[in-house]
Amino acid sequence: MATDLKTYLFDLRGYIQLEQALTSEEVADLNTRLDEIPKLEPGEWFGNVHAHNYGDGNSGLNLQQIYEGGEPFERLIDHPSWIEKIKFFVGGEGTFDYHHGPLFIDENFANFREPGEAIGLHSGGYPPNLRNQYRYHGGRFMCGQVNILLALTDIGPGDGGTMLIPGSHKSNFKHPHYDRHRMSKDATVEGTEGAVETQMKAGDALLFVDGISHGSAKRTNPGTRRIIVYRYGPSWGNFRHGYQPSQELLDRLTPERRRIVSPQQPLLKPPKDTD
Ligand SMILES: O=C(O)CCC(=O)C(=O)O
Repeated sequence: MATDLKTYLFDLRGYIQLEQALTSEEVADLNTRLDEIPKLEPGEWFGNVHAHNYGDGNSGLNLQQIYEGGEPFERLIDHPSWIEKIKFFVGGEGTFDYHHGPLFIDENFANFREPGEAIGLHSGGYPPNLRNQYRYHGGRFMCGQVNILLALTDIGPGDGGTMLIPGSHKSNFKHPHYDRHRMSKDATVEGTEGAVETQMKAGDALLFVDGISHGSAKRTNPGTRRIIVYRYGPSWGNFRHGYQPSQELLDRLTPERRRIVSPQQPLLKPPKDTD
């Protein structure tokens, strides 16, 4: 569960950092699996994993549906380091929101960020957005989307660290530099009043409400930053990009994981009885 301090900080800032959420063995297993995937161009598939980018030309390659990439990625679906915290911040226990289960993952990917690449600041409390909103109401959290961002490499100065504007999930105003930074690959904390750049060790996780203003600084160091992002929301959500889990994945998942990946069972009219 989230401690009182983590709950306070999540409410105040919109994010918390979870140090060493993964063991070094887990990080090594994930990196080994990623090394086994051949270099893909956006649009290409490797098994049920799809290479993709956000179309901005500078935020790096994403391997979407990475939970299809093997057991080390399946384990992240309900990893004990964060799953109870995610359930708590998305909320809904004991209500209609839990009708099909506790959660749903609407996007999951690994991202490779090369020198010169970044992702501009996006989200923030204004303009408000239902899907990724921050909400605390009636004595409970009701956040539309809570993300886990995992570092698979150390991320220090110059490595393209995640930038966040603490408290911006509650902001009623657009950041005056928002338009300049939205698609910029030159975003720096110095040029973005109020932003912080996070430093992470491989295995650390950032847990943040997607409604916080966030992005990443430009990678200026040689080498590649590797992260994984899983986005969680209520069980009635839908896929961001329209991907669907493969039957092979559903067959091998534990019931708890299957419920998060595919909360709803299709309810179809039975085939016509021809007798
Ligand atoms: O790449 C990063 O550090 C930020 C990720 C991001 O922008 C997102 O999850 O929407």
